[in-house]
Amino acid sequence: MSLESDLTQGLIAESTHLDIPINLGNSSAEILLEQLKSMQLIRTVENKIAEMRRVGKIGGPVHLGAGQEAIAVGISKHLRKSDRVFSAHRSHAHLLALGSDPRALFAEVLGRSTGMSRGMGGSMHLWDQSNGFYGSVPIVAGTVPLAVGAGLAAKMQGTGDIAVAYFGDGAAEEGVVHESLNLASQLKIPVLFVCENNLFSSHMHISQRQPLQSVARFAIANEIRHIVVDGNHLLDVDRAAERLIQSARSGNGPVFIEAVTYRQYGHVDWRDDIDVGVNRSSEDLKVWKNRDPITRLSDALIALVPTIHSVISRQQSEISRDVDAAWDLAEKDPFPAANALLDTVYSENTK
Ligand SMILES: Cc1ncc(C[n+]2csc(CCOP(=O)(O)OP(=O)(O)O)c2C)c(N)n1
Ligand SMILES: [Mg+2]
Repeated sequence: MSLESDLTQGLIAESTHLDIPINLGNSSAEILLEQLKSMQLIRTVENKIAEMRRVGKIGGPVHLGAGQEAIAVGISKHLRKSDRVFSAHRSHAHLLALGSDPRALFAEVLGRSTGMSRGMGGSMHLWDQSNGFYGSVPIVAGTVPLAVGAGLAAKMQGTGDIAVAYFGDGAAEEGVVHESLNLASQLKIPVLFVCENNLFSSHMHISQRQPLQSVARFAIANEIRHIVVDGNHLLDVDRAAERLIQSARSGNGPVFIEAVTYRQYGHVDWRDDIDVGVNRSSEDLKVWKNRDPITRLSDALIALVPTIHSVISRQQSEISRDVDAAWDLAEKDPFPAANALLDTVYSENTK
């Protein structure tokens, strides 16, 4: 059976496809090591945010995507700075995989004026146009039609650039996602829709919300070329992204990736057991932690080249040191002045 049919039959937690060790084929160990580094950085940044939220240093809520890093890293490899990437409340990985500075993210979650939204937005309002990140907002599905608009602009400019819309399985239940898929298909707009199907919308499992667990069926309904991937398998994501992005850049219209995955923290903030006992079982969490995308990739690399073990450990130590240093710097950054509060409000008469 395929991953897609496991999804439609609701067998994802038990699916053996997701337990198969990663086969690296003839991929370059050097490139994979770079991608692993990006995943390690994202995980380390998020673990730092989790810890700082736990001890009370971060004032606003944070939605962590630990366990889902392979998706953003596999996709971002095939993007260019002039593409336009949109995301939602769980967006740290999407941003960092594009090369954004962790210090500016830390400063934002700390509300400092050096943050990527000048400290006015927090974790759910991120922006880094220089790296192609056109924004995240917490209105579920709110950025999906914006990505379609940005894709239409790219098409009209004829540059071969694309837009990317990251959204969740919960967002796929918003009407505007279906309007967006329809319009993108009708007008052949170069958008890559990426549904991170982590099986949950807040605390509710997809089986309690939908007749089928598959989200890709909405791509089929709109005649959009799609691939369902194991979202915890970097190469699976990477290969699908390469093919589909190439197709979108060549003028063949929108494309769709459904990446099956799981978040290791609870829906919001630092506890991993917040959903357990609601509708997420600790057994499932254990199963999915065994499918950790970082461990799977590093194990496969070590199996291929045993000496790479020490390179990976050194890489992790350096990342941990740099992330701690970035946090310490961000913490010393100033808060915006009180009279800056209305500077970014769109009105001629705010003072
Ligand atoms: C329009 C809207 N409705 C409801 C919410 C409350 N809400 C915040 S996150 C979330 C779940 C979204 O699930 P999904 O899209 O699967 O993303 P995930 O949290 O799993 O990454 C909901 C319902 C919201 N922020 N916006
Ligand atoms: Mg979800």
